[in-house]
Amino acid sequence: ARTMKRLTDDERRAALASLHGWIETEGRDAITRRFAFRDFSEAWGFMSRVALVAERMDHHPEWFNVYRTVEVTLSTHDAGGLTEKDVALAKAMDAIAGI
Ligand code: H2B
Repeated sequence: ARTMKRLTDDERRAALASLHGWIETEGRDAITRRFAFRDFSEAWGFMSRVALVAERMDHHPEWFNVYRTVEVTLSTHDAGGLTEKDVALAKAMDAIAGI
């Protein structure tokens, strides 16, 4: 993780275009998306599946769950900003959410 390089402006533009609903986080080098599910069970199921992927990737989300919504922020702490690992995890989360 320590060798990860932060994305260039061009790379982050391309990355955001390839994702669904992710925006640049206000005030820091990260991306954020708010997922909304039908109910708490669906939200928690999503988080459970993502947790297994995150652990396998050794890359972990910052997230906040309220009832049926999950607000996610992705950033690579070891690199001090956005890297391809965040893009990979964002894509996995989009796929798991069924978008
Ligand atoms: N998750 C995220 N989001 N950023 C990191 O830099 C990071 C991580 N580093 N998960 C990993 C764990 C690192 O601490 C371990 C030691 O590989």
